[in-house]
Amino acid sequence: MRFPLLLTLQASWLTVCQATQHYPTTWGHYDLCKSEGYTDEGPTWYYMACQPEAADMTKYLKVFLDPPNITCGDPPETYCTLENPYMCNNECDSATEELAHPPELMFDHEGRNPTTFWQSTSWKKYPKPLAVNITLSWNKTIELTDDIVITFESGRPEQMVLEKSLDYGRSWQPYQFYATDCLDAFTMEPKSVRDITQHTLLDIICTEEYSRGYVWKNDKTVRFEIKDRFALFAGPKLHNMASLYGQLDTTKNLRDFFTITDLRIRLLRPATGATMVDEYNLSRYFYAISGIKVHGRCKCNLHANSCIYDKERLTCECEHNTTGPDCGRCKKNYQARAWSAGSYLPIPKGTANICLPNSVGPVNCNCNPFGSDTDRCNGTGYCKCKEGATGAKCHECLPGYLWDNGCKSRVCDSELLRCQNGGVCVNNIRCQCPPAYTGLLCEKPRCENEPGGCGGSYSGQAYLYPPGLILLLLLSILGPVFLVEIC
Ligand SMILES: *[C@@H]1O[C@H](CO)[C@@H](O)[C@H](O)[C@H]1NC(C)=O
Ligand SMILES: *[C@@H]1O[C@H](CO)[C@@H](O)[C@H](O)[C@H]1NC(C)=O
Ligand SMILES: *[C@@H]1O[C@H](CO)[C@@H](O)[C@H](O)[C@H]1NC(C)=O
Ligand SMILES: *[C@@H]1O[C@H](CO)[C@@H](O)[C@H](O)[C@H]1NC(C)=O
Ligand SMILES: *[C@@H]1O[C@H](CO)[C@@H](O)[C@H](O)[C@H]1NC(C)=O
Ligand SMILES: CC(=O)N[C@H]1CO[C@H](CO)[C@@H](O)[C@@H]1O
Ligand SMILES: [Ca+2]
Repeated sequence: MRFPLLLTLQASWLTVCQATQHYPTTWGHYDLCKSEGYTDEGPTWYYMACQPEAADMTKYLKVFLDPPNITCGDPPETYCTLENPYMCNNECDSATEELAHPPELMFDHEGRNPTTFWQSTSWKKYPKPLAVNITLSWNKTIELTDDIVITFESGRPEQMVLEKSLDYGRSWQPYQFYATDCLDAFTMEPKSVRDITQHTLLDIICTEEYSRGYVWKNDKTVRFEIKDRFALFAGPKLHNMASLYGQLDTTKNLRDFFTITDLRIRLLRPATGATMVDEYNLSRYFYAISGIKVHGRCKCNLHANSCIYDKERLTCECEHNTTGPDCGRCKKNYQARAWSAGSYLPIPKGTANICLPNSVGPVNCNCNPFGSDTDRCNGTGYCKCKEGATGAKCHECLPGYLWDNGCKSRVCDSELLRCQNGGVCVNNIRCQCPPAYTGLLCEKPRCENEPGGCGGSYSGQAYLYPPGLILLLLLSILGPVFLVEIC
């Protein structure tokens, strides 16, 4: 299998850009990553950073259930519906094809009627929890490009956790919590994706949006909202993907947030409909999933156009003299320069960061124009970085700095540099302090600065921004304009 060239997401901003873009006829190694398009003047090539097209990733996964014997049908069982305990015509028998509900039915092509679904045994051992882990493994790093959607056929679970792994299942982190009552289930305040901002994007939330309303049979899906999170950077219709790619390029945490090797759906409590579980008829309670959607692309570090599936394994088809499943290192004898991931910047053609043969001397290449002092690198391929920038190409930011056409120092954030005494962090560049406090992080009671000290009569004056902060504020407002202008 080979993914075609054009990238779904990039295409959405290319269409915005194409009217005014003009490309040089050749770009050396950038020629690799291009796709044909059409303008009023005829066919033309669009150049871009190298990455495989986004695709339906459920075709390439392995699924594991825990406990392994939790699928219904052995021995055969008859189920009642959640809504009506007298309607008991759902029969599960793993030995009969028409009555079996194996895990594969979560990933088959839907569109058939009735739908096909995996089903668990019923909650026979109540009050012991009916807990099931569904683990999806790719054995390959994947970058998510669209919402994860799970469709339940017999009520959505009352408690569930979506977890992810970035290291092939060795360690797991929660991605999102789902419950009818977040406080009760996980002692977390209920939130929705609409509460998330650019600055809290990495926060893990518990949502009640997808657990209520079992009676409304159309509400069958549970989502992990990727696109709403992208929209925080790319705008509501994802028109400004350039802005998103710029951020992904320079903020490793953000890039990693959307990257997985495995997903785990932890089903903790099935739909029960009523407030009380009907202990005398537990055949009403079980999990049934008809579909799981995971859309993404192979992570190839911007060193491949395509990803192949061969012998049950996904592998990037590495260019730029790189190798490894994710093109994560230079080929043997191509280590004249330290390996580095390709870059989306400058938008749109990106920077290839090719590996160089050992025999050939260093070249000028492609220092990041915003992060480095000059466009030339030194004898071993390092660029001279401006303050706050790092990496061979000066395209990454040191801790404490944020990418904004170069690395701008970060005054505050929601992690280590929290504003104190109730101050609010604005765009990571200043704390907006309550009237009684001042200082970079609102750490100083204002009265300390006043004649007479605290207890004096001058407290509560209006707060004036130091001129430097105003400049920084302006810079951060002007920042995104560049990315729009470039189109
Ligand atoms: C699954 O297997 C375990 C251990 O063999 C057993 O204790 C349990 O009852 C089985 N569960 C079902 C639903 O068959
Ligand atoms: C559940 O209730 C229905 C209707 O009363 C009955 O037909 C069915 O046998 C019951 N199931 C169990 C396991 O008691
Ligand atoms: C599911 O996974 C969690 C950790 O992610 C583990 O604690 C639990 O034992 C697993 N199995 C079940 C049946 O929940
Ligand atoms: C995972 O992929 C690596 C190569 O990338 C391979 O060596 C390994 O056998 C694979 N593991 C499984 C469980 O398929
Ligand atoms: C190039 O810069 C790197 C990092 O500053 C340094 O380690 C290396 O020695 C330099 N090489 C030359 C030839 O100046
Ligand atoms: C051996 C090898 O793959 N060489 C390639 C190194 O990269 C340049 C530019 O991408 C190619 O032209 C070479 O073929
Ligand atoms: Ca199905």
